Amino acid sequence: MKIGIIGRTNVGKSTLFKALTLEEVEIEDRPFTTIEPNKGVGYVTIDCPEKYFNVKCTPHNAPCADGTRFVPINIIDVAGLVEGASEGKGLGNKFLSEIMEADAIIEVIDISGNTDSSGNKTKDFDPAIDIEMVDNEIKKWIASIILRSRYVGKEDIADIIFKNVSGINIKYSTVKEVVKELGIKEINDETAVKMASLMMKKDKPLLVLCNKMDSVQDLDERLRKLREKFDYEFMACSAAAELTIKEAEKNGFIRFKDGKLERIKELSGEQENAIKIIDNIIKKYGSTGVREALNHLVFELKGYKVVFPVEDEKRLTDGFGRILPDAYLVEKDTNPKGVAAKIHSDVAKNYKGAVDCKTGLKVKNDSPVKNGQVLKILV
Ligand SMILES: Nc1nc2c(ncn2[C@@H]2O[C@H](COP(=O)(O)OP(=O)(O)OP(=O)(O)O)[C@@H](O)[C@H]2O)c(=O)[nH]1
Ligand SMILES: [Mg+2]
Repeated sequence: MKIGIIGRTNVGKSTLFKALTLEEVEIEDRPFTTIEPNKGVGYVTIDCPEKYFNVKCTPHNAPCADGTRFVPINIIDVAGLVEGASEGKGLGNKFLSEIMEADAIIEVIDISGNTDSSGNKTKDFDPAIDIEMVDNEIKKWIASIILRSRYVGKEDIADIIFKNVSGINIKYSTVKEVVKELGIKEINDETAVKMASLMMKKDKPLLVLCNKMDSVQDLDERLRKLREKFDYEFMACSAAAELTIKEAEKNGFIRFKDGKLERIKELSGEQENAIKIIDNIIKKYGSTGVREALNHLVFELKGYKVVFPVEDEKRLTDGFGRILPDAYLVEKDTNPKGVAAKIHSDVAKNYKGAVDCKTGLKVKNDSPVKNGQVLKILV
């Protein structure tokens, strides 16, 4: 799975990307710091079934820390979007096509209102302006791809459109649904924008992540106004606070567990100040909001699930004796055979059924798997 981070310049996209992936990327308080896309691996989190089964896992593809599994996903961060990007303005549509390959989108906005549309310092800037601009550019870009379709009224209109939108990871079934729901008979500027909107809604859920919450006193009021105006889901975060915690943890200065910061080493005056600010954010909001946002997008808006396949349902091991080794992220409607296909094409070919290791019962072959399920595939 791939998540794309989008938004106008200087809102903190790369800070969020770095907090999620710990890749070394450029972050600066000036417009258009990022030019080339940053790509890396971040993690969604889920309780490790080791707690339930009272065993200790031997992670293989997804690390475990204190009973939490970290399941990898791809993240891409791109240059700041400008008005007209879909027509090639700014850094244009090269990166738009790249970001549109993503399965879900995080749109970062600056909730503090301390930077304007061009990324320069200001006061009380209304981020709704940015949301409208990004919304518009994404739709126009997808519409321009749909408009590449040459339909002369002979073939199936969905088939023609799919040839173009498959490149931006829109499903065939989605194109079919969109054409049917909107009653599309021809492809023109107007119908293309309508189709673009509905395709986005179905295949690329977008979460608006209100960054820099550390710089506002009235977060709830600001969120309320935005929620009133737009149909999107909104969450808030401080990417800078999350990044500071991650880096301090990596360097062995602090430990962050059960919502509390513990100091491990003596901190310098400057470090102590930084940690105090973060401590206050956590006391006020409960967390920096970053991990929650990613989990919400993947598990709630996209409906993905994590499945733990094992070969031995009693010992919960794979063929190498590793306990609960793998955690696979699968799409919403994946059934047990789909999980088998994720393991290996041979496993899928010889699939005879699956057992839920928590209940010991066989699961229905045509029902979607459940989030956190431990499955033994019968071959
Ligand atoms: N107060 C505060 N500042 C932040 C936060 N996140 C990022 N910043 C600051 O915002 C500025 C821009 O951050 P970047 O991550 O480079 O922003 P960007 O959206 O990637 O910018 P471009 O690549 O230029 O489009 C930097 O000075 C960051 O330190 C945050 O959560 N709180
Ligand atoms: Mg950047």
